[in-house]
Amino acid sequence: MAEHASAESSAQRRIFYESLVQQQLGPLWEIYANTLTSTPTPRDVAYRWQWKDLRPLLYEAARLVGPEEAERRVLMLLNPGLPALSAITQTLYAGMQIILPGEVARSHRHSPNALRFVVEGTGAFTAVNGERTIMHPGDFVTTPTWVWHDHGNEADSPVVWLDGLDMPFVTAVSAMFYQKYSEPQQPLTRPVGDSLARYGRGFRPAFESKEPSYSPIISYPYAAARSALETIADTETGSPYDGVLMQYLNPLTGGSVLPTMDAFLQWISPGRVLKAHRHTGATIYLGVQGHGVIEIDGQPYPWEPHDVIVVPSWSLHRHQNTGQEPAILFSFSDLPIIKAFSLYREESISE
Ligand code: GTQ
Repeated sequence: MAEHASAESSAQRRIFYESLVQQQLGPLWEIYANTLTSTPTPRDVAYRWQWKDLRPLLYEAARLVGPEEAERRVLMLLNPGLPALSAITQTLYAGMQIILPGEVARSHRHSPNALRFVVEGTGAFTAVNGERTIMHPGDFVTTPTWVWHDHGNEADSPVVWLDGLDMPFVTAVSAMFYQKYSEPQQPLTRPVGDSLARYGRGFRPAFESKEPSYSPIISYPYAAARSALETIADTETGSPYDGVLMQYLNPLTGGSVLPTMDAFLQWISPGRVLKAHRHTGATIYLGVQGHGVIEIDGQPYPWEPHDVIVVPSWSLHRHQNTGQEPAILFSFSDLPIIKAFSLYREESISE
């Protein structure tokens, strides 16, 4: 009998394993197969938050909790697979924020990047680097890393938007920084519409030379984006997996809108059933208009406007328009992180 199988050796092994623990050491062979898996095994799971359930709780939060107490009045969308994290995926965070007429969400800055997609209400503003942008339903607003930002509502109805941040990623790489501004609101140094005029019209200031890692455009208004999609969808079927999927861009680089997050607006024509595929990178979808289903690893997740659905990395997913109208989805993902480190893979399943 080989020595390693004898009773004596099993006693020796027990002592050996105990001394490893005491020395902060561990045997790789015990975790190898569970760690170097043949394909990704995300801890986050597919999940859907329905607007009909979320909305009353958000308005209840607005009744019970003031903006001073909350700093940001947000209900976080918590992935059931990540009980220890404030996260929707292992890299991303999402929440629904509500701001009532007359309220101010004080100015601060942080190393996480943030994006917003307006869900309902008109007339709140986000101020970024001295410029206000007025928010309308469907507008896509960026708050890049370390820029001062505050929100306010000088209109007469509550305004709600979806927040997306890369906080779990920033925490995982221990790069979190946060600062309060000295005043509740930052001073305004640029007119409303300044960033769109400079960078959002197909030209750029020739007197500036900058190539930031994030888009200098603060707001991508819905009206223009939707009408672009409609024009394109007239003659274009787009991707077999995503239909007419348009990516919000950093116009100065042609790259992703934020260094860690990509964002998209997507048009699926009535009657269209797209093909299933999977890829690395997690995606968070928000229904904007129409009705559809995302099938994730064989499970159907029907969606209506303002429902949120998370598709984990490497989950097989397929889109379908189940209504009479175009189905429009907003989405954001961690693809820039995945691609920066050459970890992108994609696969379609032939039927
Ligand atoms: O609006 O600045 O959902 O700092 C989480 C953290 C929103 C914000 C969130 C934030 C914000």
